[in-house]
Amino acid sequence: MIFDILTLFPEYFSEHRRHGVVGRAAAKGLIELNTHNLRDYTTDKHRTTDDTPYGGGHGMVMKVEPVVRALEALKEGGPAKVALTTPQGVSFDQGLASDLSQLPRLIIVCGRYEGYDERIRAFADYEISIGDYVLSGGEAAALVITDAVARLVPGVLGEPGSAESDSFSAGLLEYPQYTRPEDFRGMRVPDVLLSGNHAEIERWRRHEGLRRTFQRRPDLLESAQLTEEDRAFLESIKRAGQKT
Ligand code: JCQ
Repeated sequence: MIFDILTLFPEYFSEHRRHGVVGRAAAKGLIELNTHNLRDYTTDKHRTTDDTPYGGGHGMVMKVEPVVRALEALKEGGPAKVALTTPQGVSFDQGLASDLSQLPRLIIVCGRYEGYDERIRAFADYEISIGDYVLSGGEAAALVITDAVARLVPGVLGEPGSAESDSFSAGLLEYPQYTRPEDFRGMRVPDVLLSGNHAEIERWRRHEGLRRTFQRRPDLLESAQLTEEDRAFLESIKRAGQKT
């Protein structure tokens, strides 16, 4: 999969490209992460990428011509979908990451200033928000999106199982994990994990994942795929909660 990032700050991505999952995937040739400086697509002497809003008001607006010139130039290299980073977009989640990981090529436009000229939206296939807060630019959002999507590209993660067992792909939060030592200042690893009984361990993990999801993200239970046993366990923790 090819990512093309359109940004005023291409250097923002240089470490991202070298390290971690994204870096290794790029080194293996499974993904490509290209950056393009929006300023290179301006035509005026001052290489202007923003301007004051029509109608007045505070702040600056991202100009339409440089963005559209850049998108048209990038698309000369072959077809691609276009995503804008914006707090007004659809919420980025594991499902959207999974959909995007099926694309051969994605161009991500990193927003800056107080907003896009509205006409830019007509050139986008996706408008994506990574959460309900305002960033000073879309670069941090593009890092989040490329990281979450790249690790779903086939071959990027070691064993094919590890993307699936993560939080969210099953629609539940991850179960509690422990590693050595067995006893840290009296905080002991649950006996079941030391028992070697893999059926019991799987059951415990499923239950603790359900418990954690119920406690922290009950909204996720509405769309999670639950068995009768899962539902029975959830009922039992609800009853236990009412008793106290
Ligand atoms: C993305 N959640 C927040 C910041 C303006 C041009 O439009 C703008 C875009 C940004 C960057 O994106 C975000 C964001 N998800 O702030 C300001």
